[in-house]
Amino acid sequence: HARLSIKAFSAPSPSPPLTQDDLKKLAADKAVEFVKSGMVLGLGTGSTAAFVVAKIGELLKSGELKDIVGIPTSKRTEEQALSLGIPLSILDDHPKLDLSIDGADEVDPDLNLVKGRGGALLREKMVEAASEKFVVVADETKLVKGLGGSGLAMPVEVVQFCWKYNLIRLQELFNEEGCDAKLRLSENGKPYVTDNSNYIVDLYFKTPIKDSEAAGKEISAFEGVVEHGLFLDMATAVIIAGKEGVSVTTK
Ligand code: ABF
Repeated sequence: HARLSIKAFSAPSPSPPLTQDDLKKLAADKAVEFVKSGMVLGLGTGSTAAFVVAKIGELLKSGELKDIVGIPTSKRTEEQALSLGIPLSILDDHPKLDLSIDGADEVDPDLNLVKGRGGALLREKMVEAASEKFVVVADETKLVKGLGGSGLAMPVEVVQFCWKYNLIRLQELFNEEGCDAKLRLSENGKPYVTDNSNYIVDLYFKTPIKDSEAAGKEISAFEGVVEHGLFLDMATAVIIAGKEGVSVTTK
């Protein structure tokens, strides 16, 4: 893929250091440049995607953007978009989207992703798969050499009825990779329930997944698995904001 680096800002020496939120916002603002009036737009979930939604709301209000239809990837994003007056619809009414913009938990050098630590992986994957273009926004902390390499969760959404069966099978599948499978809990100690009324089993790898394509297929083949957080070969562009500037990598 082509690699295009754009220096979007320079930090004059006395200015305070950029926070992680500043970086997320820089990536978000860059991504919104891809949005044109009249588009059907997938609206991502998470704190970085929230900056994208906020900016789109701003541009609609000022009249710089017109006739946008948003398809939210979670109830949280739906609420944010509604509060900003962004017109919304559903995937069934717009099964083809022009563009989706969303965050990620991990981004590898081939633009493959881990997503879903925010719990919205299922709708994210459906909306983003239905989009002609899928632009990822992240700060540089999300870059990994191999997926699963951050030591943080790689989520698998499972139906409630057979969560333990799947937790055991997932644990066995990745035993050799030193993986821990855990049911995701909410703050109140009860199982976390997704927007689609499912549970999430989080996989914690000690080393990066050796063959993420094979891993994705094996996970999906389990009965009762609804979706997993490996988003392979889906992103058409990744925008990463770091202390040195903003880079745009396209496929
Ligand atoms: C969504 O939000 C998810 O796929 C990912 O889990 C999360 C990233 O959140 P943040 O931008 O807050 O780090 O994009």
